[in-house]
Amino acid sequence: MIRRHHVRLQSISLCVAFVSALGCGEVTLTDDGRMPLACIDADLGESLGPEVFVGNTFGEQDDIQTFCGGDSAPDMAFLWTAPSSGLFSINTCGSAFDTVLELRTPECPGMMLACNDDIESLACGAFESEVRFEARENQQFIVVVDGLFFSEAGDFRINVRKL
Ligand SMILES: [Ca+2]
Ligand SMILES: [Ca+2]
Repeated sequence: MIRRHHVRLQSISLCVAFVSALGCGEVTLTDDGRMPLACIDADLGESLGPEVFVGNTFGEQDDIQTFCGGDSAPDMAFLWTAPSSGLFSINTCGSAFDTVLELRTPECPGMMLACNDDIESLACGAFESEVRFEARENQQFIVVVDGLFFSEAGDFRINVRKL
């Protein structure tokens, strides 16, 4: 924990050092004064409900290989904040390709907390994904949507609900 804090302070100092030279000063801090995460594509805020994000991974970069797949498939990453404490489900039901879904700690790249290829419930098709996890109010996570194989990309949906 101490080491991680130290690394974060170093990266901020580095950024400050380059403010005048590289325009790093244009970075806008988040509402609570933290540096925005460079590895996310969008901030979902405290969104709950079906289709909190509808997107398409086709043409995105292959930035991430998740613990359960996604090597060489394009992916997108999102920041999500728990609106309250409890058990939550995030799934990709309604997506058009064989997704994998990974939950990570809110750093870049972050540590894997949960990863799923194919959802176990009958809530939707066989190839969509779901992660279930405990969260405390205001706890943040990175949610990665990836494709299982290199050719898997396309329209996807992120649905979030409290269980
Ligand atoms: Ca990937
Ligand atoms: Ca899958």
